[in-house]
Amino acid sequence: LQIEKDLYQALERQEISLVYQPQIQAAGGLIVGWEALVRWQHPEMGWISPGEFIAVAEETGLILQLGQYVLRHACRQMAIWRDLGYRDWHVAVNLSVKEFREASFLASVSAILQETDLEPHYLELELTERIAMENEEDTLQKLRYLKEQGVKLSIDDFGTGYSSLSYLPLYPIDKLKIARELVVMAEHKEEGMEIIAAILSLAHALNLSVIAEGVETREQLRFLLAQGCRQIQGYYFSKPLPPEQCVPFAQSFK
Ligand code: G
Ligand code: G
Ligand code: MN
Ligand code: NA
Repeated sequence: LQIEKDLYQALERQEISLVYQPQIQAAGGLIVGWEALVRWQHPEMGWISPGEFIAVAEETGLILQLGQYVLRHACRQMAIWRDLGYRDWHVAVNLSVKEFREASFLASVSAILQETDLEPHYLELELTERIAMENEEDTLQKLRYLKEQGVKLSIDDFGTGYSSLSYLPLYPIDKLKIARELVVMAEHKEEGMEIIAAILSLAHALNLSVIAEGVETREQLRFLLAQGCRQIQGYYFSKPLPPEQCVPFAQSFK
């Protein structure tokens, strides 16, 4: 498969890069963190979406190298921001199931934090609901270890995948990320709003923080704030930015 061969080389040829999308505490207009999102600029095919190549990387096992590459670059970037004085930021990194299940996963997170000289609390790992639902033993053991280290844990695309909630009190999760689909639905349907209100009250009961993703309009921002959702991520504030644009964005923001 061409894309597989190319992806292998892409890692060596620096065709893979990261962009960062700000996560905003809406009330004070404060940036609390940045989500790292991987990008691949293919020499002939142009930009290839992670939606396409993450799946290929998972099938071929390349996800391990790709995942480490992403984590290393994100941690390195966060260490730079920390040294510039942005000590209340974190960097959030998406994990694929395959990557998380790997026996060497915890060792590789620790190694990368050490190598980049980044304190664990600057790192947030975004888990899928699928990770949370499968292999309870393995998941619990790994999440406990990460939590003990001080790494933050969030559930990505919350409310779209599996519907079971029973895993939530079981794991040391810090944050739920309300899926974009729910935000869009809530703008048009009363039921969507009710689901978001239910997630917020669930999070409150379990002492979890909440961020809404994919927020694009002032109207969406307005009702999320009205419901008590304080953290916002989405095009309304900014699309994902290349690293050199993040500090200028922060300086001009508010
Ligand atoms: O940024 P974008 O909308 O193109 O991302 C598409 C999908 O790819 C999303 O589901 C996102 O979570 C996922 N994704 C983006 N970056 C990474 C990454 O570094 N690792 C993993 N596993 N998934 C990622
Ligand atoms: O699965 P995950 O939540 O990690 O994926 C995030 C994806 O959503 C990224 O591909 C990112 O580029 C995209 N994204 C971020 N903000 C918005 C937004 O406001 N609207 C839309 N449509 N996509 C967004
Ligand atoms: Mn994500
Ligand atoms: Na998401």
